[in-house]
Amino acid sequence: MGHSSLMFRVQSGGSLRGELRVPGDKSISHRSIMLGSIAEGISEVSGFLAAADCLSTLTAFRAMGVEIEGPTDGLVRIHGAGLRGLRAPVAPLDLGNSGTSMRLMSGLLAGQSFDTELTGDESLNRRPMRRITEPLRSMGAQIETTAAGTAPLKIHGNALLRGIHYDMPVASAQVKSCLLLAGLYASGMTSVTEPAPTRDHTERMLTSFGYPWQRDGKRISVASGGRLIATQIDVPSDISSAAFFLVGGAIASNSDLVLRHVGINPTRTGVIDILRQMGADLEVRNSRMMGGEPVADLRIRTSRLKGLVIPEHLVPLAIDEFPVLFVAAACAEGETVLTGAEELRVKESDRIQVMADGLQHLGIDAVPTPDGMRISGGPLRGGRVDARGDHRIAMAFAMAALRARGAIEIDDCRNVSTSFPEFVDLARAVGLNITAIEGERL
Ligand code: SPQ
Repeated sequence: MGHSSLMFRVQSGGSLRGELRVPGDKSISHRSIMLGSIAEGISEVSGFLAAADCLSTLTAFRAMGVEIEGPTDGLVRIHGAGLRGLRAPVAPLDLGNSGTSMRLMSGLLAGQSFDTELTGDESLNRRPMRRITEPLRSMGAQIETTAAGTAPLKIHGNALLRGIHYDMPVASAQVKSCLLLAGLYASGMTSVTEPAPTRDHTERMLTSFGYPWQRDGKRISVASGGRLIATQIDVPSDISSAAFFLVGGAIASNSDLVLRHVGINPTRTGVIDILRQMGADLEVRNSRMMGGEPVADLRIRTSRLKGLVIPEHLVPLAIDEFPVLFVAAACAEGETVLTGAEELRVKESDRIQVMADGLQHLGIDAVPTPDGMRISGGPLRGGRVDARGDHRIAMAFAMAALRARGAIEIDDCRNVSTSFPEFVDLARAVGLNITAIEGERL
């Protein structure tokens, strides 16, 4: 049996102009389903990202007996089952390509009274899971990985969880969130210390659901015994999706683009800081608060970018934007150096290697290092590159065509639907000359 492949063909040149609202934030959408499902009462979510990853989370909670209406035009109604109201699913939960679903749900499911098995696609079943299973086991969870420390994960119910303090070796919002969710079911206090700030959507959303937690410097703590009360959640546009257009607008000639209603949570705005430090003409307008998360409109205009030694403290704050930031670096004058980003090697693909391969193929001097990349800006040729099934790499190379001397063809783009199903249509609407081409592969 074959599965169909999807290729992008992007003609070179063009400008990005106009106004655009990119879809809802993926991280916040996942969390809205998880917390809404274990809350008491009906939660209403607007702006929900109806992309494959978040639908994997939604489907998994439905399989555990939670009634969820939608998504219809971004609206979802979750009939919360309460902290103890989930039911045993009849089959393993397939989380597709979604690392966030698997890592956060592992924490939540470790405290249930029933067994679960979590699996995913080829990419997800290769990603490291010991980073969560080790601390969960020290809380008393019974959870098994493959010998390689990967999914499928088998989680045994009725484990008695106890709170621990965990000093996280990597700056990971998924590990932090996993342990905080397990902490809702553990005796006493569960706390984590993060080596550097990571996205705090779980903490903010716990507050929205009326669940107390504390932060003391780098330490975040939660105790069991509380309840989550249903609430309304407005999901802002995803800055990680906006990032493709920020870079596209900066590198394309004669561009002027406004991205509306983008989430600018300070734990996510590394891409804005990095682009500005590279010389981008990027304005943040109408900053406002929407349901516990800051949002703004972003205006980007054609900019002369210069290379940058990226400050390491910005790495976790821009972790998902590096594929497209590498494209910005390829279009900048001089050298850009990224260090401290070894985490990029264990995402949906090895984002350092796959981006370096593609950029080299397009004529750029890109040198991968164990924890980052050195890129010298220069002329981009057209050519054919491989996204290796990684959504963010596919969209990053699509933007590179704005500055390339010939068309860019990108293989293996199907997974763009995991985070940004409307990408091709929205990108075309503001001026990218992109076509999606269906194919068949054995
Ligand atoms: O869900 P998944 O596949 O892990 O998604 C990615 C992405 O690029 O879309 C990472 F590959 O985003 C992660 C992000 O890198 C989403 C996330 C979250 O919602 O908590 C946190 C980050 O991962 P990590 O490993 O740094 O905690």
